[in-house]
Amino acid sequence: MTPGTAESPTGPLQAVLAFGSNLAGDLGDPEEQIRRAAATVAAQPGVTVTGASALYATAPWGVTDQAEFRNSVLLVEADGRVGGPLGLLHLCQAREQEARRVRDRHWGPRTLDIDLVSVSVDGVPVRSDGRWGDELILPHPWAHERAFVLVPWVDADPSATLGGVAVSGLVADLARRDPDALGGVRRLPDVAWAP
Ligand code: PH2
Ligand code: MG
Ligand code: MG
Repeated sequence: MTPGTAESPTGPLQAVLAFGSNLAGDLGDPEEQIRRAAATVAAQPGVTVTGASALYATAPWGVTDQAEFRNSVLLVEADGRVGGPLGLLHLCQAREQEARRVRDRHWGPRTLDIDLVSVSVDGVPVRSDGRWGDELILPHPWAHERAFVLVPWVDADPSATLGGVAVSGLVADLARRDPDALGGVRRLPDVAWAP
């Protein structure tokens, strides 16, 4: 067997998955769609859930004339059966298809979005460096700007880092730059969603 490298990891990988929804669909309301998708991801052979945030209600970011979102973060470990970062991405995209996601407006309303925010192998972050083109950019290019990703991520993993910087510090930076950034992010501790 050939040992894996940072370029083509073959060992178990640790991934941060960010779920979002602000549109009801055939499978239910935003919370239910996130709950079902997370359960299906967790049930895949080779996937182990290692942590989860609470569910959050978040003001729409980027395109603001749309409904409030539900967002959450799931931490998973994925072994070789999942097929590396791209295999994990495809597994998440299949859940978006099940929720009949329609892509008609950039950053617009969606039944289900699952973003691969960060992937590490043996604790070392994977940088895509263009190897998957636009299909998968790691770490996620917008994560550091998005309270709806960073706040749940710190909730799931208080010691998380992104690009060598503490995610909790990125949240503080965001709040310094934009005093309203955290105002629209509300923890919903009573909503059960994680597998
Ligand atoms: N996703 C977007 C654009 N804006 N805003 C919130 N609050 N939550 C999201 O998940 C979200 C967004 C594009 O992926
Ligand atoms: Mg996405
Ligand atoms: Mg997204």
